[in-house]
Amino acid sequence: MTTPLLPPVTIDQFRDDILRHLTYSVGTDPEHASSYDWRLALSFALRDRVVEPWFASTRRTWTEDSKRVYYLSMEFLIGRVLEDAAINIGLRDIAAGALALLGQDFTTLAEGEPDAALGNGGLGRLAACYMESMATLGCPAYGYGIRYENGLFRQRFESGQQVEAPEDWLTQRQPWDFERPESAYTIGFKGHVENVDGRVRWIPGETVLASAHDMPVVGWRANWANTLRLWAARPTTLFDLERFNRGDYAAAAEPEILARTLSRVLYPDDTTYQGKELRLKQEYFLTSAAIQDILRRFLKTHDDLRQLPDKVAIQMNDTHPALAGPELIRLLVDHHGIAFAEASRIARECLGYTNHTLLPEALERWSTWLMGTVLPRHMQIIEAIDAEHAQDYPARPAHTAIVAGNEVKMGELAFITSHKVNGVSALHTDLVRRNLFADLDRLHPGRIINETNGVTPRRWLKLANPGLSGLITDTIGEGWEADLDRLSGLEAHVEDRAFRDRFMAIKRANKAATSDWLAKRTGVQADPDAIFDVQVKRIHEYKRQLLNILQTIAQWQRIRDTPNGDHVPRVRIFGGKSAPGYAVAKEIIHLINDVAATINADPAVKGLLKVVFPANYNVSMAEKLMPAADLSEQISTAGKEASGTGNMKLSLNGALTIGTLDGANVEIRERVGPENFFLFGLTADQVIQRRKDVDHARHAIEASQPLRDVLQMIAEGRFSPDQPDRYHGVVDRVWNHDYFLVASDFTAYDDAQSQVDGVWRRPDDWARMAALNTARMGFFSSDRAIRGYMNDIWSVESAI
Ligand code: 26W
Repeated sequence: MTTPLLPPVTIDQFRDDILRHLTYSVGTDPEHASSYDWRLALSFALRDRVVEPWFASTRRTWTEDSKRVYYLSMEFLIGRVLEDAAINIGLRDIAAGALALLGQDFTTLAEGEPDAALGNGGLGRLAACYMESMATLGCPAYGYGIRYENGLFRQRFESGQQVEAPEDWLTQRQPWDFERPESAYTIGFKGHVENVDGRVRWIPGETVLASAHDMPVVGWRANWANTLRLWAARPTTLFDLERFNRGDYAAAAEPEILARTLSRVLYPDDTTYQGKELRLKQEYFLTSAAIQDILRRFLKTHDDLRQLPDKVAIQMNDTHPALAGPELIRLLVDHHGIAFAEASRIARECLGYTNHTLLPEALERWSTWLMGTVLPRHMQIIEAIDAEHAQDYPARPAHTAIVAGNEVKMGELAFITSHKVNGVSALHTDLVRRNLFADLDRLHPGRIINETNGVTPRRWLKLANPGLSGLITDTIGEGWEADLDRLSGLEAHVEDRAFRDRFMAIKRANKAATSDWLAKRTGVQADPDAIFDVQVKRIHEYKRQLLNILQTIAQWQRIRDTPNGDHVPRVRIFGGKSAPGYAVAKEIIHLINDVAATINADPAVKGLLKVVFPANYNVSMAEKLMPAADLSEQISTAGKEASGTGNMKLSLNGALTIGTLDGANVEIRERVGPENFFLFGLTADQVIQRRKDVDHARHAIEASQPLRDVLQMIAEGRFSPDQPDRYHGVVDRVWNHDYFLVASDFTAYDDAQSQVDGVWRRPDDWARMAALNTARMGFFSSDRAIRGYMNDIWSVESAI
């Protein structure tokens, strides 16, 4: 590691920086400045200190002609930027001190920043953690994404039901956004393909401009900074003058409308793929802009495109940017005269593909008609890639084909155009090998590898949990932030009572703060001495929020049946959004809110049980909830959750996990030790077996009195007295269409929850287990994950 590039700064100097920006960048004075003005001034003052290492890193990459990584993702779920940047450049406390001199509070200002919510959930947040880790590790990299005008919708509840409102982060000034109107590329759609002198030419029927906006991403200690380049769509011509002159004013504005809609909204669905033309256009818009930018940058200092793989590694975050292969091949062949076979080789050596889901309904397939209409030249190239593969592997089974049954299968396309394909946890990779791409794996042994996900400890520990971070530094010294394996040094202190007491006192303080916040947000009083039991993630049947709420009802019934029993107090906290069109998930949200209302109003419960569901779960809310959790709910049907990353954030912050053997839970359990993890439920193989019994749900329900009672209560309208049949659909699905095996896992889950209560009654044991969770989570740093990508997939070296 080199020494930090940043010159030191004093509190007084930094105060002057803020004041200067307040005057000259924001255009106001301290007497009239609003919190928004102060936040902008603060952001600009911090930004100045990010720009220096940013330029230095860019210059180094050019002079050393380093290989660069290009991370292509339709989603970057960044969250707030200000405090993260302040922490990474080491100015968090100096900035807070400077603001105090000006009568301002750092935290208040930082919390005024809107979340950049350019993503749905896990995949998008992973991309953001990886950008931060690449910067921390000095891996020369660009992120490429779309600058959606409206990110993920805002969620609120009306009578317990989810209502969506547009999110509008761009209505405020974006201090971290550098517009680069000079970096713009034409993106074509539709039209036709011509053959001129043996060369193919695509004549698009529509065009838009992709215009770059750059955000610096600074790593820990500002040793390195990379660029997140987000593309905004602009019309190539403002107006169709001919139509305008003919008086057809609405049609004249069409080019502008196409451009605006292209980067207008993020698709709010992370589970069902819909085959919509606009989505395909967005995917191509991102991909084409990125590939054109990559080639332009390469050709500035090189002339032999055959050397591209020595200088360029392109990572596709799921199949959403899987047109990268066809687009790269198209530009090499049609624009640079390279033979198809050579172009195909170059593309494959550059490209890598990360798979994030096995759910069949989430695997992208485009109709050949749509692909052929929107991207006629790419359709030809896809067929050529497929034909080449069929020729190279004459024995390939038919279903390994990219084009089949009038559909283009994007998973097969991404696989065949990549030199490495990776899953995101050991179990998931195993299932990708055994099921999703079994035959392609046999044809290409070694191509599928595992890179278990990770999360950045700067945001998810240092920023989110300053109390615990302080204890860690006091105990093992500085430096763990960029070397998370050092957390294992805490293990030696777990038997030290004073250490454990401090560990739990910090947890208690975090819970008290979160309790205040929850009360303000929801009106529900959560007792900080109760177990904070947290399930936060997108609402989906496979994640089984339903299992959680059913068991909550069973526990409520037990408290009512035995009011003098020895019940452990709990707060069940839910957070998450449903896709707007996902009716079943919305019904589950409604049920949770109805159950919450009933239980929270029941005097018989005497505060032993609370259910709270703050609306609009996002990155900032996660930063509040992760440090306050005692129990982490990771209860998906085994084989369905590719990895999970919330599971890592929670465990890192000292929560114990109740979970199935799914995704990264498997590895978390191995690392923290099976005795520090509440395991339950069917394994992925048992899930398959269990479904062979067509009456699996009926059998499970008949074997469990508590489950029968719970379903009966819901069916009778106990939680919806104004509309007793409201949840007949839910109950019917558990009995008759329980694909995700809620009933079959209910008893095991209920038993595991009793074990949780048992350990909670022994506070010292709980404290040991919680502290060991933190101490043993070092592996799940995104730095480790990115090192894996650098070595196994990208073949890039750290520049620092
Ligand atoms: C085309 C619609 C669509 C959009 C997004 C389908 C699928 C997706 C994503 C692949 C869904 C996603 O976010 N997957 C999650 O990725 C995380 C990061 O690897 C994992 O931790 C989660 O387990 C996985 O669900």
